[in-house]
Parts: sequence; C-alpha cells; structure tokens
Amino acid sequence: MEISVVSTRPFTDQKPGTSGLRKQVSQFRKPHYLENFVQSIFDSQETLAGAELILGGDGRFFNRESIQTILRMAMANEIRKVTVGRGGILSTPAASHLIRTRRAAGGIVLSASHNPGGPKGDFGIKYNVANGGPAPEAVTGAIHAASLEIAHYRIARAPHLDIDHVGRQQLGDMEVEVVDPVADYADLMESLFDFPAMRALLQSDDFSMRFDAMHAVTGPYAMEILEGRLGAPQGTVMRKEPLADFGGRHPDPNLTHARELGELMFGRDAPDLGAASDGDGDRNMILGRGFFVSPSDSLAVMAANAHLIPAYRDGLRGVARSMPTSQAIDVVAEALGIPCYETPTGWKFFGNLLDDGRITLCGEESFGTSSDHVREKDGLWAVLFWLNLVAVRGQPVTEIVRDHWQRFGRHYYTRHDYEEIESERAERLMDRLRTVLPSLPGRQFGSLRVRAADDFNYTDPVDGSVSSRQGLRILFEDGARIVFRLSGTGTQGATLRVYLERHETRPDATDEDTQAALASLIDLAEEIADIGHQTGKETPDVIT
Ligand code: VG1
Ligand code: CO
Repeated sequence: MEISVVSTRPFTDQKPGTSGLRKQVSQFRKPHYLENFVQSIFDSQETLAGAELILGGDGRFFNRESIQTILRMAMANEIRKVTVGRGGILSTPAASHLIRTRRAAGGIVLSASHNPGGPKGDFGIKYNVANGGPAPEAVTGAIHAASLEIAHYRIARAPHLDIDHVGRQQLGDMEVEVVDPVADYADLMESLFDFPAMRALLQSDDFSMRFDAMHAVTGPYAMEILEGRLGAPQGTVMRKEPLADFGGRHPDPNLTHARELGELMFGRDAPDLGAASDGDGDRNMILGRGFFVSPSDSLAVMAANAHLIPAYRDGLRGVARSMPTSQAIDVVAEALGIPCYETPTGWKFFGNLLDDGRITLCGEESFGTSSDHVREKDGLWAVLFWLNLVAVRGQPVTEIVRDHWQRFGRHYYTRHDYEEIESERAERLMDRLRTVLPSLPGRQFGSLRVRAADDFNYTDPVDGSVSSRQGLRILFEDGARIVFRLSGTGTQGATLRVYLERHETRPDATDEDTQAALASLIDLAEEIADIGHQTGKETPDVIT
C-alpha cells in the first residue's frame, strides 16, 4: 500500500490543556491541523509502533472524518492494530476500559467533552496511555514539543474503511477491528453493582428515574444498561440518539443545558432519581426529587457508603479529590481512617495514585467521579452507583444527602465562572492576585481570618513529578476557602473560575440556600480579586 510523506509546518497552538487539545472545528479543519497533531503523537510515543491503539469518539461533527484520517496515518506509522468502536463511537470511560482489557499501548479519544458541537462548535483530541488514563504532563509535553518541530507526516493512500460493522479487516499490514462500543463496558458495570437489587427497584411501581443522554455518547450505553439489562421502563432514557451537533445544545450536564430534566425533577410528580452525562460520557449530574446533589457532596456520599456496593464491599484504600473540590470527602476519609489526596485539576493526576493502589475512589467538583475500575471519570458508573445506593438503603436521594449532612456537616459550595474574558486581562487579574496573596495571612475580614494563601503546587507522591501554579488559594481559619484558577479547556478567550466553600456543622443550619450561605465569601472574593473591575463583568456568567 502506498504511503505519502506530506510536508507540513508546525502550528504553534497545539499545546494540550486540562483534557487534550480542544479547538473550534474551524481550526481543526485547517489543512494539516489534525494530521500534525496525530503525527506528533506517533513521533513522541515510541511504544505505539508495532502495538495496538484504541480509537473512538463522542460522535460529534468531524468525528467520522477524523477516524478515517487517523486510521490511514496509523497504518503509515506502523501501528500493528487499531481497535475502533462501531460508528467511530466510544465513550471516554469505555475507551479507558478497552485500552486496559486489550493491553493496548494507548488510545485516541475524539471529543471536546461538554463543549458544543457542529461545524461552528468545538472538536478535541485526547491521548490516553497504557494504563487507560489521560496522558500525564510529561507525555502531553512531549507531544507538544513534537508538534513544534514537525516537518512532515505519514499517511497511507487507502480507500475509506467500513467502521459501521463489527469485524476485522486489513489495511496493508495493519489490522482494524471494529467492536461493539457498549458490550464490554456494560459487562464491567454488571460486575461492579448489584444488578438484581437495581432491577427490582426500577421495576417496582413506586420508583422511577430519568437519564438525560443529551443526544451525546451515553445514549446507547444507557439504553443497553438501564432499559436493557436492568429492565427500566421505556422512556427512562431521554434524548438518547447521539447527534453530531447534540441537537444544537451544549452536552453539559447542568440545570441550564439539561433543562427538560430539571423541569421534570423540580416539577410535580417528579421521578425519584434524575441524572445526566456529558458529550463523552465522563461527567454526571445527580438529582433527587426537587433536589440538586452538588458533585462534591456526591463524591463524599459515595465514599461514606461505598461498603454497601458489591465492588467496594471491602472498603476503600484511600480517596482523592482535585484541589478546588470541596473538603466534604476529607471529613469522610478522616472518619474512615483512610488517606485523602489533593491533586491539581484534571483527571490525569489521579492515574498514579490509582495505579499504585493508594486510592479506590476519586472525583472533581466539575461533575466527575470514578474509581479504580477504569482510569477516567465515569458518568454512567456514578449514576449506577447512586441507583445501587438508593436500592440498598431504601431511601430517596434527598434523605441520603441530608443524613450525610447531619453526620458530617455540610460543605456549602459554589463555583462562579466568568467566561470569554480577554486572555491578557485574565492573566493580569491572576498576576495581581498572586502579588496580593503574601499580605493576606493573619488578616481579618469580618468574621473570617486568613490562615494561609498560596499558589497550589503539587508533588506526585508516586513519581515525584512537580506541577506548579495550579490555582490560587485563600484558606481561612474556620476551614472556609476561596480558590481562583483559569480554565484549561476553553476555546475562546479565558474563563476565570472562582470556587467558594464553607463547612457548616450546626445541625439546624444545613438547609440554607447555597448562594445565601456563601454570600460573605462571595463578596470577599470580589473584594480581594477586584473581579468586576478587572474583568468588566458585574456578575458571573455561570453559577454552579
Ligand atoms: C474542566 C474541569 C476539570 C475537568 C476538565 C475536563 O477543566 O474544571 O475538573 O477535569 O474540565 O473535563 P478546566 O481547566 O476548564 O477547569 V471533561 O468532562 O471536559 O473531559
Ligand atoms: Co467530558
């Protein structure tokens, strides 16, 4: 088969962010843009030659076309075998699982997660390593370095490959196996949870649930698991057909974008459990009847109840959360007598802790939770965890969370996002704040006294690698915190994220409105960072 060696020149913007390379589709469609990045993966990752690669994506616009290109480049770069999800589909956690079970050298997942899709939307490409997890910083750094030096890429002149039927084919010397994207993952879920108890719950007359797949990748997974294997009534899965533009909305599981689900869950005769996942199936939102479970609380509740779930019957080795995630799980870990690690934002930082057997469960405030069953966050897994929990505790979601607050106190928590700020302005705000931090410790603001203020640095306890400048923290003596960081997943301008939290232990004060309960911290964040003036925005664009 003929191989073309195509001359190209570097693009200077191919530095992967928090989760892969994410750009507008228009950027990805520029001649050579995708090819340059893929060749940079092959050039920098020597373990791939002669090995197996897993390939799939969330089905968004440009997914199928990219898969054809990557297959032809893989052949030209002497990959032994590519395993691809039928239709080019693989959710992020399913891809992680496949990499592990097939002992592949790595995987490429095409997704921009919860960002909008379509010709005017976003596209993304993530590289995962042999443990099934997102490439650590050393690997993304090497890919970026290769992208800055690239002079040509290799691609086979091959016909269009059929990726819509399960089976094996040859592309020159390379084998291409198209697999059912759902089956292995569904088996894995069945091995972790108490399916008989969940089936009984879903089929009983006094329980109902809705899962919003948001026209994204989890539709087929949720259909097979919830309506198929667990026998949930038809219609349990909403917006189940994956669409290339997600039906024109953001596949972002929150109350703004999962509007219909929110209306149902906060309306009359609401179902008992509501849930949604994002574009690539790694995020989850959990709702009770008229009740929103904050992701940080969800993580803490999971840790406190893990022993009730078959896969975690013997307890947890340890837990971890990203730095801005609330400290609700720290309190649970302390009660359980297990370690709790604090990592920078991004799933890649959990990989070593999981591989080293230090933790079983981990999560982020950004609707991400998972365990050692894969090396990615896992949306449907979290939903099944909650379903299993409701089945064995025999209590509604709301009661489970309220009980948790009574036992451990409540960590009031919110995140305020200021979007599409001019990048220079956002950097200036952070720089200014960085210079203010040293003057804060010891200062009193109303009833709050600053204990410490710093720029978060992380040393990986397993390999000793250091990641610096991972977010600015102001820590108060009573345990309250304000954290500032800039997003690493956006495609337009900069997004400032302000994370606020306070621990309330008075049993009669755990049912306040979150924004009201955090009002003085919110005002203080504005005062210290001068957000309105620095960003030109009076109020945040998104509050979660
Ligand atoms: C955001 C979240 C982070 C998450 C990342 C990828 O990153 O804050 O917790 O790991 O998205 O999630 P940032 O840098 O924009 O804050 V996903 O579901 O987009 O792969
Ligand atoms: Co995602």
